[in-house]
This record gives sequence, structure tokens and C-alpha cells, in this order.
Amino acid sequence: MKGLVVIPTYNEVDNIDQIITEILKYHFIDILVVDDNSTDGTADKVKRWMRKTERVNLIERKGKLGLGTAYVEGFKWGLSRDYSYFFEMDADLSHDPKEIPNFIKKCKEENCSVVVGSRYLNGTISVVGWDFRRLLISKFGNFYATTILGVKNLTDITSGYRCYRRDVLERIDLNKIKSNGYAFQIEMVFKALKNGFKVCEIPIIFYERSNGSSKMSKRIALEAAVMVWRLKIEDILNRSIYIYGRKQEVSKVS
Ligand SMILES: Nc1nc2c(ncn2[C@@H]2O[C@H](COP(=O)(O)OP(=O)(O)O)[C@@H](O)[C@H]2O)c(=O)[nH]1
Ligand SMILES: [Mg+2]
Repeated sequence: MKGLVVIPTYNEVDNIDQIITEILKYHFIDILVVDDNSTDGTADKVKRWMRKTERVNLIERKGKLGLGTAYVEGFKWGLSRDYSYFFEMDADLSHDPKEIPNFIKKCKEENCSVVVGSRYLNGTISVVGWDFRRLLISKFGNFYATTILGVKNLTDITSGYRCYRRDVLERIDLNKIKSNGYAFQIEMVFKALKNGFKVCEIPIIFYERSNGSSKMSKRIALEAAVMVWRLKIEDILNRSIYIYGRKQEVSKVS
């Protein structure tokens, strides 16, 4: 059993060594960094690791093309190899690699196809270093998305620390994933659910970054707000087409 942690990076030079060191402690895990031409030398640091171990890999892209497309490229890279579990993890040490075994345990013990690391499980708020405004935006974003999409049993649909079993990524058409920021996280979970996969959550603590700066913006939040409605409408249309198709079949038989 092998797992791949995909780490998208844009200017994470002060974080990348530590995150790689922590992850390499888990011998069944390889790392793929997808770097968008960081100007601070992030990719050079990754290349230094690659000279030391084959477990670290790098995809270099031409410019800042967004988180979603970085993950899609990373997943495709991993699917052409023999990984059973695929992780999403930020480079900025917000996600503690020590949780890696807990994700896999949850997948195995409860037969989950996707396990999301939730900051808000059981009514708690497990976030270190956020002000009230940042927390409110995150909580509202979750409420908004889960209410509109009708997945109210999930507590943290925008979390970027998660694990997918290989079969989920094989089933979801990655070429059709259109969103890029927080919307990407919502779209992936929604599509997994719509394809009949079991999505679970485990508690995690999210630590706001100490080094470097956030790349998220108002534009990315807006993308998520609009994308939720697109997913909703697509779902309604898909269901109508299905019901219409069934009616046609029934009328042919009778
Ligand atoms: N490759 C790539 N990585 C990105 C891009 N935008 C953000 N990231 C990475 O995605 C992760 C999460 O981004 P971050 O700015 O910390 O988001 P926040 O935690 O929501 O503030 C970090 O590892 C970033 O370096 C992008 O356009 N391309
Ligand atoms: Mg961050």
C-alpha cells in the first residue's frame, strides 16, 4: 500500500523543507510538489530533495495557474503510478502530517472513499491563529455551500487537508473539474458523493501559517460562491435527464 501527498506550491520557500521532512517520516508515502514557477526558489529546494531521495517528485508549471489545476495535474501523475491513497496538503504547515495515518485508518475501518480533515467536527473550532473575521468567512462559506448543495452532514467542505482512495479519482472525470480555489474542494466532495462514494471526516487542527503569505483572494471566494450554484444546477439537470430517460424507457415497455 502506497500513498501520494500532492502539495501545490506558490512561493513557499520558508516552509517546503519542513513539510517534506515531516512527511518523509511515513515510509509508505511519496511526495509530489506541483510548483507554479515560484519566484522565491521553492522549486530549487525541492530539486535538492530529489537528489537525495526518489520519494520526492516535482511538476514545474509555467506560471500561477491555480490550486485546482495543480491538484488535477498531480492526481493524474499519481494515477499513472501505483498509489492507493492520494492526499491534498498545503505547503504552509497548516496541515499536520502526523494525521496521515489517521486518514488511512478511517478509510480502512469505516470503508470511506474520501476522508476530509475537518476543523469544525462536533461543534468545535480547531483553528489556531485566525481572527474572528477569517473564522466567520470560513464558517459562512461552509454553511452556504453545504446548505445549497444539501450536504449538511459535512462540517468542513472547504478543507484542503484530505485523502482520496484511488477509485474515487479514477471515477471522477478530472478533465471536467472547472474550479480552482476553495471551489475545487467543494466540487471534488460533491462529485464524489454524486458518484455514490462514502465521504467521511476526521478532526484536525488547522494552524495558520507563520511563514510566507496567503494566496487566497476575494476573487477565489467569489468563484466558490458562484460555483456552488453551478454544481447545484448541473445536478438538477442531470437528475431531470435521468428521470426523463426512465419515463421514456417505461413508456416503450408499456
Ligand atoms: N501550484 C499552486 N499552488 C498554489 C496556488 N495558490 C495557492 N497555492 C498553494 O496552495 C496552498 C494553500 O494556499 P494558501 O495561500 O495557504 O491558502 P489559505 O490557507 O486558504 O490562505 C499553499 O501550499 C499554496 O502555496 C497556485 O496558484 N498554484
Ligand atoms: Mg494557508
